[in-house]
Amino acid sequence: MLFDESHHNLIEGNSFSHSTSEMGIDLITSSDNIIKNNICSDNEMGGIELQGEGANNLVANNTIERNDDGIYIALSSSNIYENNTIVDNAIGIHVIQFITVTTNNVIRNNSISDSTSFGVKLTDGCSGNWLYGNIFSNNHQASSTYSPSHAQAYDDGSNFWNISSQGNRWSDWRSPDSNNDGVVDSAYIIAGGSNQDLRPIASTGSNGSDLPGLDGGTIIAITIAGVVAIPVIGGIWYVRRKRKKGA
Ligand SMILES: [Ca+2]
Repeated sequence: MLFDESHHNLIEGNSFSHSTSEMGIDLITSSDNIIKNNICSDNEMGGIELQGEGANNLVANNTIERNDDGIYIALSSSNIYENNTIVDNAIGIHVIQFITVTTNNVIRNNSISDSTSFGVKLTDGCSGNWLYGNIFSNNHQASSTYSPSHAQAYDDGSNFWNISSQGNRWSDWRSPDSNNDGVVDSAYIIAGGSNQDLRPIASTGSNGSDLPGLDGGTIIAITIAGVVAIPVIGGIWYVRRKRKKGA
């Protein structure tokens, strides 16, 4: 399914599978779209592609299996990719840069597993993208112990692999956590450059899985609370002002 210079669409609940000539979903120079709850599987060209100078797209809760690149991002900036299940692709999420920058994308809370190559690969020096809260499992033939030749992610630019509260969960980097704060005591080394996840999520900690602090749900809740609070506060101010005027 191809969208070219197409904006403000909701693409929801579809299955795009078994194409030999197209991406499952292909957005070119398209902005302000929502792509959610779709299944993109067994597409030889890739699962979901965002390319060209599009922005502000949300790609969420999709199942992306057995494609070439699960998600392919080129040029498109300031998009959010979250809560997707990305399994058994050649590369889970592939971010490249040409002509201008591919930046300020947020890739969070996705489950990325069993990619033949890297779970996430950022190339050509693209920088300023954020990756946190993702679960990386068994990509790039990683075993339960980290090996540089089987690192699960690659980044030759300068991107952010953690926020202050959390990084990502890596199946080959779950311990040690000697102070039991839920963070592995040393950084996860990303292949391809000098990037590190400074807050890798440990197998220990309060609930053995997630760190305390902000997760995607909390951020969304705060955002929604903010959106609701502003009109409510505005409404109170208006009513008070009106009362004063009438009094
Ligand atoms: Ca620790």
